[in-house]
Amino acid sequence: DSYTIFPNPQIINLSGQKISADVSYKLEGNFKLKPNSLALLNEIFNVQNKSKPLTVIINPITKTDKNLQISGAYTLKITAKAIEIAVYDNRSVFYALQTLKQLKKDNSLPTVDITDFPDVLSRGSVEGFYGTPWSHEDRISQFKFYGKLKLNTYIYGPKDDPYHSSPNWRKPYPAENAKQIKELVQEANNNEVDFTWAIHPGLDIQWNNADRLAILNKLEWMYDLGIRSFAVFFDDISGEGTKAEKQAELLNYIQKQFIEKKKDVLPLIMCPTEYNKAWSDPKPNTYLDILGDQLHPSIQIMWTGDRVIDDVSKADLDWINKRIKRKAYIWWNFPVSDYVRDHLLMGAAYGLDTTIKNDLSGFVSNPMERAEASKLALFSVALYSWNLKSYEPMAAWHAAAKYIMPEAATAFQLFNEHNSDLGPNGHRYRREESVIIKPVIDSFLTEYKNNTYSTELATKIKTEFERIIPVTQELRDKCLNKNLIREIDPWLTQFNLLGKAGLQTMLFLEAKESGNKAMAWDNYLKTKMLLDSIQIVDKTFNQNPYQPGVKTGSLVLMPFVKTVFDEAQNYFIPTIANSENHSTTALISNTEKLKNQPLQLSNTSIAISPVLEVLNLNPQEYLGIRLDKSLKAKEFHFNLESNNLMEGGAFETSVDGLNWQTLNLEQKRGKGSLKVLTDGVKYIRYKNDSANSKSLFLKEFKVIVEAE
Ligand code: LTM
Repeated sequence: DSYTIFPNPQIINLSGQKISADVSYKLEGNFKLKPNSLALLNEIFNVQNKSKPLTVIINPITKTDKNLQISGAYTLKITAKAIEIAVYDNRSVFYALQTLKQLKKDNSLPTVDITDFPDVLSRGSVEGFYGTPWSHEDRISQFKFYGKLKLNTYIYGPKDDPYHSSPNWRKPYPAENAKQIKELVQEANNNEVDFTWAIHPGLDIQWNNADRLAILNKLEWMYDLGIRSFAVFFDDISGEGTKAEKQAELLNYIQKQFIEKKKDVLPLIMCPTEYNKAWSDPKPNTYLDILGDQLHPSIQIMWTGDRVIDDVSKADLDWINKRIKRKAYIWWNFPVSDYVRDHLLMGAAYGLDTTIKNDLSGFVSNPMERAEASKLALFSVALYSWNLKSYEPMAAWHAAAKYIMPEAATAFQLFNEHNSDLGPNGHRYRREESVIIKPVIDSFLTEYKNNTYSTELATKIKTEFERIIPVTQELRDKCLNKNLIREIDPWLTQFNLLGKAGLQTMLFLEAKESGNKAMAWDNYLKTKMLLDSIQIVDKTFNQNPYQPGVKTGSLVLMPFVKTVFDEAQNYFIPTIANSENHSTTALISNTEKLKNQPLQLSNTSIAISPVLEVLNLNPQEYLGIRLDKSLKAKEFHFNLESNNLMEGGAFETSVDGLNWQTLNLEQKRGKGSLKVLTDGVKYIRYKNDSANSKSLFLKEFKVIVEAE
């Protein structure tokens, strides 16, 4: 028998025997259990069968092993005589019993000796994304999931909760929200999850006594709701709030006046404004060094890596730890999708260094707005952060699909395989996708471009599309987690259409190859219909203002289908294919920060995909849109959220990109629109003509267009 325990225990020795677990238990030892652990014991054993109860002995750890001096550490020994558990704290009991629960198979337990402890002290998630915050039900479901996988941390910080951030961070939660938070804390405690509540005051904080007290008051209110762990976030802000000395002063004040006075709260956590290397001042004695020197040593500092969205490496941690003079607390921006909202991030969690357990103080993942779907990646985060050395991303990813959806694991895995990449994005973060079929498709296309292809490759591709088609129905029918299906439903629809369109293109090729023109035409039309349906789904569902739409298989499968389809189109109706004009519409900017920012193109508008974080435009830097010659600019809408946009800055238009006219327009706090644009305008931009850098938020930059 093999036993797989998630996360992988540090040391496990099975001795090959089994004992019955279909009996009741008798508790002994010197450790008083909390109700959550007692409930687990009652779940594991058959309390009705009192005949020969198993002795379960629970005692505090006496071994001097340093590894075991950490919350959650335990030893578990099962012999024919008894189950002996040694623990560091109540969380340890809970975790030992979670292991015991996983060891139970067919009502028996193996004889085993386990020594287990986490590599990273704080492990879990930070609900820190932009977009609709998770629901109450979502969060409860998360905590239950975390408890089973030994994740012990949840940081509450949804950017769009107005009581976490501006404008209402100074105010108490309304009664209904407060009640829910209380319940959440309870549920978190039941699952040994530390519920950290974060405040995000930096958008409008004043460095005065009134605001200092406003924060203390808010923390007190949160304490009264049961919160025993706190964080202060200074990410994605500009202006006054970003000053390192002021931040350190405030946090040290909170440390003294609140954390130390309370006695029963965990160390304070902070997210800095310069939270990744790319955005931090490399010069000595600047922001990060100031925090490092001045922040009370027990305050933890979060860090996303070399970039906002990035892998995590040893070199990266060495760099930051030296500057902040403590071990960084990793805020891993995966699988968060708030900057690629038309994609699901169901890929493997890879890119995590397995040698850094001594270099970090915490590891939390920022997930998707879709809570249930995020569990796929969080499963891997649990495995990684508990036992770094034994972490294997691909094995963890496959195990996650089975763990989350045992009722349809193969179908779920296939869906995940083709829903991994993010598509082009401003952060330049990409994930591999469709890795099994990709080499087949690549070889096929190489041959195909030379007007030949092997039927063996074609058959493999066709088979993949045939496998995809039934996945949607299977998941909808079999998956027991209805909330998960609800979250991914538009992508399921799209996945099925993609499978069908792919199959149809392969049938087109077969018909063409065999000289059956009528059949080829029929298959071409069917493919076209399916691609049109994909377009309709993309324009109908998930219509958020950021990246509206529903993309699936966008890295390998969809481009393949489109390539073959274009060929088919060219084969039957060459005029259509040839008349397709190559649009020269583009984002224009001389700032590195926008180099990879995508445009949102539709028949009626061209927009720069919004940027969630602060954008600093240096003097002479600009951002804008160039329109293809086939397009006429009708209206212009913008929201650059800034109070000093027009002080030494201007909107300009141009016909040729060389001569620019300043636009006279009305704006309020960086927001406005222009309903009439001069004929012939092909370029619109905003330029910082002042001598200083300008901080703004690129929330909207959109030109309404029509065909010339
Ligand atoms: O990453 C951090 C520290 N802050 C924000 C997050 O709120 C956001 O979810 C991610 C991903 O877009 N990027 C950020 O800058």
